Amino acid sequence: MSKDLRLYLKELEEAGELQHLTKEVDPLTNLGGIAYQIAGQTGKASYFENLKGHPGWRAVSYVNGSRRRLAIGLHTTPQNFIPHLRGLMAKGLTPAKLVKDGPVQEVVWTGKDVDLWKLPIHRHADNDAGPYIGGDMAIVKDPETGARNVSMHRMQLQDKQQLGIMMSPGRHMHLIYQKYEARNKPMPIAIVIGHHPAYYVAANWTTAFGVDELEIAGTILGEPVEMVRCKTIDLEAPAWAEIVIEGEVLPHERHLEGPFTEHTGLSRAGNGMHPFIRVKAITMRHDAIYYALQGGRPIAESQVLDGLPMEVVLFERIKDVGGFVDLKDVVVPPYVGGCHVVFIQLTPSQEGQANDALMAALSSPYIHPRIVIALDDDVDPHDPQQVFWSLSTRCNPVDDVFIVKNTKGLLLDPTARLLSPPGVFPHIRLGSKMGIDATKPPLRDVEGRHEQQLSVPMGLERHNWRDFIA
Ligand SMILES: Cc1cc2nc3c(=O)[nH]c(=O)nc-3n(C[C@H](O)[C@H](O)[C@H](O)COP(=O)(O)O)c2cc1C
Ligand SMILES: [Mn+2]
Repeated sequence: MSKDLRLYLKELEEAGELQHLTKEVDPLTNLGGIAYQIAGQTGKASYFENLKGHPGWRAVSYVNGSRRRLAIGLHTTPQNFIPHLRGLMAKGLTPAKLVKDGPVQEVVWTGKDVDLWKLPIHRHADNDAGPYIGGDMAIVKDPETGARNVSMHRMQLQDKQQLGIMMSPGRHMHLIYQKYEARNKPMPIAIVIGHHPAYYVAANWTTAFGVDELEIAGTILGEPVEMVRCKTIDLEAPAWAEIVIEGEVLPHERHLEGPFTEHTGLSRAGNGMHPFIRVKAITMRHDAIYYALQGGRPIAESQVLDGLPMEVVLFERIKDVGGFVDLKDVVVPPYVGGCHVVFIQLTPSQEGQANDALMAALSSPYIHPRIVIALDDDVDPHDPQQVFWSLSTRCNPVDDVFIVKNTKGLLLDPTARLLSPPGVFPHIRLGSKMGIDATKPPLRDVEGRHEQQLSVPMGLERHNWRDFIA
């Protein structure tokens, strides 16, 4: 027995985090909107028990779409993610282990039985080209070194045995795919749908090229990930997943992909001619639960999943800038549209330190952060009202803002100028960055810091108004 989606669902059930839906929901016309409503209005994840066109199937949505739920799955608290994950990662990586068989291969479809339309793949938004898999993790191997890589990708249902895939240029899968193309060989790919949240957090970890994200998952889980051999390709897949799609990305072949509504809430960036996957097999549990991750406008699950490992990676990086930074927190707020805006909280010790920290946050292994705001230790970076207060009272633009022109742009960042011809893979963009220092004067300037102290309404901390009404 290994930690899996079902264990997570059990924990979420006990915590009252699941909204069950027993009436019929249609993956093609309303599942996405209903999941979005439930997440927005109740904060819960959805558990669909009656899916139009898919008798017997169940699907879940937004299971990784809140920090509170991820905290339950990772056995920490929403406030404690960064120290918790840094502490675990300090223990090192945990190699995966091969086992003979696993529940993910209880059912095996091959040959003409392979039909993606038989899975309850849902349509996320009105502007989309069609149904998309969002809750997947794609496993590939470097043909040169054999190193495994795991990352999440939007995958368009293009035909019963064909999925479109979008790879960010320069990210690990794209680097690996280029090696297969240079050899004119198809790239085997195992697409995992539905597993414990540790896998999803690991898949979104931006780490050195060559590091197997499943070894990160093992460390977060506290146990090696169990893998089974795939049926039709030379790869292994997690034994306790719900569904695995086996296939190959053909070299040098392209197919029209998109539009798809992305983390920005917009659907045009990234569309065009992209590589695609020929599906060779689908394996699953006999009662597989489909993970219908909902993409699109905030708050989408992708914004939570992308942001959390980014906070840990950025923290690890910023804390050492210039020797030492008294860094309190890094927050990638999911409500702003996905990782382009980041808040860092620190106690600056001397003039200039906040700018150094801002530069580190803006030039990390992640391309996403475009605007970073430095906040002081008396401002809660999780509270947007306090962040804006800080901008209002502690940022003089002429002194406290810097802009860097012409930086590498993210494929899906609609503000970054497209350099490659429209629709031609890979999409190359040119962006820019802004750092905003909204901290108080540094510790060295005792008087200046004192002047910035927020006043406290008389008696606030001693009284509760409820004691004065009866
Ligand atoms: C729901 C979701 C969907 C994503 N879709 C894509 C995608 O279509 N293409 C892509 O290149 N990255 C996508 N990403 C981001 C990558 O999965 C992520 O940056 C990953 O860490 C990259 O892996 P790497 O460090 O091995 O390159 C997505 C992330 C999430 C959370
Ligand atoms: Mn990687």
